[in-house]
Amino acid sequence: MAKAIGQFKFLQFSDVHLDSRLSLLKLPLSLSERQQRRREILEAFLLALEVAKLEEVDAVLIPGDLWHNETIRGVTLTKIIAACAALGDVPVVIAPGDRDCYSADSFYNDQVLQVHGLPTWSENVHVFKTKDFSTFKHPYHPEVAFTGRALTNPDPQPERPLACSVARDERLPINILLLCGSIDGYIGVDRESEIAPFSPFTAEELEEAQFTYAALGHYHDYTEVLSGNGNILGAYSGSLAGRGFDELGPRFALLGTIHNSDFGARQCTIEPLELDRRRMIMVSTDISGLTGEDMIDEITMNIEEQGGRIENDLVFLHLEGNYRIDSNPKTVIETLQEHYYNVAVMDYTRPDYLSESFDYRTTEAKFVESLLAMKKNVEHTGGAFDTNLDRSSVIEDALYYGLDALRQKRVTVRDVD
Ligand SMILES: [Mn+2]
Repeated sequence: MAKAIGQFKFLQFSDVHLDSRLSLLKLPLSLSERQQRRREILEAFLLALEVAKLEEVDAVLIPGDLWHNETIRGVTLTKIIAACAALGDVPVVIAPGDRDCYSADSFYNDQVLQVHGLPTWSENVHVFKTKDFSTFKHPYHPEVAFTGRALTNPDPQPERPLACSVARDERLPINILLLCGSIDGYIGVDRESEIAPFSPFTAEELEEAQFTYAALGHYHDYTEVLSGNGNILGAYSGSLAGRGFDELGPRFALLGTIHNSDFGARQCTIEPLELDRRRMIMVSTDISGLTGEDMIDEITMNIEEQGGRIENDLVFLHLEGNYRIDSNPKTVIETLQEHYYNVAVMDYTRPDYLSESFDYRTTEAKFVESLLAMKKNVEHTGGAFDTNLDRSSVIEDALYYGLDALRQKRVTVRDVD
């Protein structure tokens, strides 16, 4: 799309976490599948810079967590550095965050790269390297300046970066802030897992700081920050590509345009672009009373509702309920695994033995009766609630596994036990 005169276009993304360890807990995949995912995240980064070129943006903004200092590899750095250089004279503006903080041995430092025999950053890459904010002008857009700083260690930082006024170039009409920190009121799941806020600030503080636009990093869900009268003050692009089932649905880079509003003030519009080829989808389905075909339909519908796409996406499936004895969730799961790129399953289902009536003279009936009595007994005796709950679920397992043995002549052990 061609740019109108006086417009300033940028591409913003952050929280790529290149070469980070993908935890089995958040991404329950095999080692090779997680390695593959790591490569896909790098591909999303390289695609973002391709898009920047195609869209002829005037700057690329990266407000933090591009990689993990402890795990970033030389081959990845070489690709990052080459991709930035391929943008020619388009500035790539980087404000190091907590995971890629500008420490003494930072790979944002050319001397460190040289020591490791790696290529150095091209002229168009500008990395903020000090703890204090600094400002520099766009090399060929004299009306634009960037302000930012580096985090210099990975620990939570309680100081409020916008509590005092942040210097910008007041003579210029467009001032862009790059800021890595925790905005008050953010509602993503990563807020709950955060030990303490990193460089916290409020939307009001951001409005008072009077920047034209703030490219925000650190939090992983796309979030716009609006002024009192509804204009965009800034935005978190969120993570560029999901790294686990705590980063669900589409992930974005932001294509931003700063233009003159009707009142002469500068205004920013942003368009989220989904560049990652996969989405992480999480669904929970109760398969009680369904036959195989219906189970597949029900689960597929739930996945679709969450935005999951056949072939491409990674699904985390929580199955519960009592399935009909003539159907088997295991074959349903196998079919789903063929449909989607990957399906991780927590299978809490049980065969629906108890809806049948047993002839009271049979072994099954006596077995069911005595275990149900045991279970009831445990649940009604005093003692620690958790302990009783544990004992009750052990008895329930014994009941179902016993019935498996009596009815099917084989025991199906649940993945979750
Ligand atoms: Mn991050």
